[in-house]
Amino acid sequence: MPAAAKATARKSSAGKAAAGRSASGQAAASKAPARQPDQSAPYPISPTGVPTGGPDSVDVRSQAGAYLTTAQGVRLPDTDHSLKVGDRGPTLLEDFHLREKITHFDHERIPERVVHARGAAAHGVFESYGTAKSVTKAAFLAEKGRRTPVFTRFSTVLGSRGSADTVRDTRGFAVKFYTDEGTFDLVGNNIPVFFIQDGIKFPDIIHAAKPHPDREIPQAQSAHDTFWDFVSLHTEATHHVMWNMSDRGIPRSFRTMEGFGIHTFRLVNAAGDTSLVKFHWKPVAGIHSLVWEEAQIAAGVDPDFHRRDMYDGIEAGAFLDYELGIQVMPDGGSDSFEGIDLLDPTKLVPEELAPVQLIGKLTLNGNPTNFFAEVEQVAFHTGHLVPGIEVTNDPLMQARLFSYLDTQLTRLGGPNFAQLPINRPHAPVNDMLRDGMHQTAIHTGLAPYRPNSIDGGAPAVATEQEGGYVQVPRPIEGVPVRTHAASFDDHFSQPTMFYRSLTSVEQGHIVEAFTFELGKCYQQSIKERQLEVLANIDADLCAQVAAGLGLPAPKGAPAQDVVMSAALSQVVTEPGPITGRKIGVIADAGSDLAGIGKLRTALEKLDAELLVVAPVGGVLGRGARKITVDRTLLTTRSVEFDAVVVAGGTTPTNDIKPVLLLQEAFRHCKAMAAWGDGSAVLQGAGIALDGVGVVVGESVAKAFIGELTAALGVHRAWDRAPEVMASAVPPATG
Ligand code: HDE
Repeated sequence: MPAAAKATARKSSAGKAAAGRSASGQAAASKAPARQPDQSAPYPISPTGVPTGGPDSVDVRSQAGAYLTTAQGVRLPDTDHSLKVGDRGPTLLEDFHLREKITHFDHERIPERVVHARGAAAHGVFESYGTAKSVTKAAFLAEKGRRTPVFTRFSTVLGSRGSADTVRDTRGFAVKFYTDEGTFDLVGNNIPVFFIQDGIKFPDIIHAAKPHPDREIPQAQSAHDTFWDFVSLHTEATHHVMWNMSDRGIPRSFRTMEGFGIHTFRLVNAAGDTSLVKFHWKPVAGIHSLVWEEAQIAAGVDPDFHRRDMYDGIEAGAFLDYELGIQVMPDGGSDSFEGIDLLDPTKLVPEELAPVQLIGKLTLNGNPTNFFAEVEQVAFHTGHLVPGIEVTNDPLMQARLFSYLDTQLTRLGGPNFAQLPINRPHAPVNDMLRDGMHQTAIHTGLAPYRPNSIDGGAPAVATEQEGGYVQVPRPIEGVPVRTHAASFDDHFSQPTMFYRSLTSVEQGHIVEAFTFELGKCYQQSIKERQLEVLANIDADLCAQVAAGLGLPAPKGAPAQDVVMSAALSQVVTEPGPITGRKIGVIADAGSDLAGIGKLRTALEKLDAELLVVAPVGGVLGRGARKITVDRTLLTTRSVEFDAVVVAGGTTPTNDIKPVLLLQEAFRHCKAMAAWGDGSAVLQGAGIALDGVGVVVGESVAKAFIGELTAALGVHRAWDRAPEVMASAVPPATG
């Protein structure tokens, strides 16, 4: 669908959702106690002085009026000079405009999130396939075709708000579903397991992973002593660490990441039957990552790499799509499945044992209008649940149920954060919660308590049949202990399964990541202790990392008989979609501009973007053939592109910049292409035309386009890796 049509489709669906909401909202409001005859209330006015309830064309949420005003709406004649006694005199205290302007500025920042501070978000819609009806009564999942508005925030965990996007880290994947039955938040990550089994350890892992407390370095990195000190002592983190050191720690794009709810949830259907379920987000664009050098370069040349990629894609109509899937396990009372403890968040359930059943599709199709109001102020909470979705006894999940509500009090300044526009439920709210900082509702009635007679007993409590959230009966017994189940003690078998299930390319990346991270540690004892951990995962992995560190490889006892899970590898051999991918075309004034136009049309049909890279800015050619230069060789770097193509007619040059661009892209195993005599430019950079993932053609013909998109569709030419990424680390010797 063309971008404009998609944008229109989005607007009309959002409009429908809004219309449905206000209808149900009014219905419920009429049941709330009416205002007493002698009572009045503030005039119904927006935060910016616009009467509400006016025509839809007036956006009452944004600034109003043509003149600059104070916060009180008084028009201002000047905002560049403070009120002084004479033009060289002191400033007067009576300058209410100066004081208001500076005071407000002084308070513009709120505390950043203690974790997941760096993030970006988008609006969208979730459409249910209806296939989850047999396991949950939650209408937004159970009803086929039902569309629910969503807001999704992606994040890194460790860095501050201004840190780089492409650092090696876990990514947050938090989705707020504004359902008719209340808000449901699925606050997940792009890695299916977690560092800790019990929430009480969260401050420990985060303190260890954050920058050192004395000098506050390094920013947004796990490659430092305190992190490896902790995880080498705390081996329940091993599985998550393996995922972090894998390609999953450096995703190519938010659109190419999987998402996981991690914990096991309990789903309840209309008949009251329960199942144990793990949530998965499957990216329609496939699961793809950066390579490490690329991630490092991007962190410098474009720290906003991921958020820019998402915002640009949405703006171009290349929306981000994910399918929601569930693994369903029987709720037989043991909270375990095939020997896997479902309450242990350091364990996953291999997809081969419990296939992921797809139940709906998420499409992110709207960028925020105001970053602070939406992305900064959005408040996720694992306790935002709707009937049909319940929690389990997972001790990590239990602690989260406390933490997310608690943290918003500090971050958003009080208990009324749910009234902020981005957090408002799309279901009628009649909560009897009153007062507090920044109360924006004007509640009516005299009796915010139950039971009452004064307000006619309102509000009523809902039975389960009326949509009340009634937990399914769950027998709980035992004595208070500070221990864990014996099944939580196995810290190594799943890390071994993960490592052995990957391709040798992916395993090689893990070896390099450990060698890099541990190589950045100063304390020898920490490196040695982590090698002992690796020895219990896989002897070969340990030996290779030890060799890179120049240390002896200790002996361990890795699990012998782990069952592999092919689903854990993200290397594909069949080309997938190329939605949102960027293709750089090197060109100059002499290039075949018609060919560039043809290639652009073909790529745009596949929702990919072609960017023309030329020695200088401006336009190439004249008249109908005119093409605007998108990037100059100075303003771009290879990391911006998933493929680099040289246009026919482009003159070879000795300039180091195009050579570097081509060599970097080649080294990062990206698709490379040239048509016509553009191939001489490739050769000039030392790239053999018959190499793996190198596409050459006479012109921009169908076959050339097909080969290029196929090379892009497999993401990387991994068979090129031994040639261009060979590491000097000697191979393991038993
Ligand atoms: Fe979080 N986490 N977390 N977490 N988490 C927060 O909430 C916390 C955990 C996750 O985009 C905080 O509003 C504890 C697991 C995401 O706004 C805070 C524990 C998973 C986000 C918090 C965990 C996550 C957060 C910080 C251990 C994956 C970003 C600000 C018991 C399933 C949400 C905030 C956003 C954010 C606490 C463990 C994912 C402090 C105590 C496991 C995606 O409340």
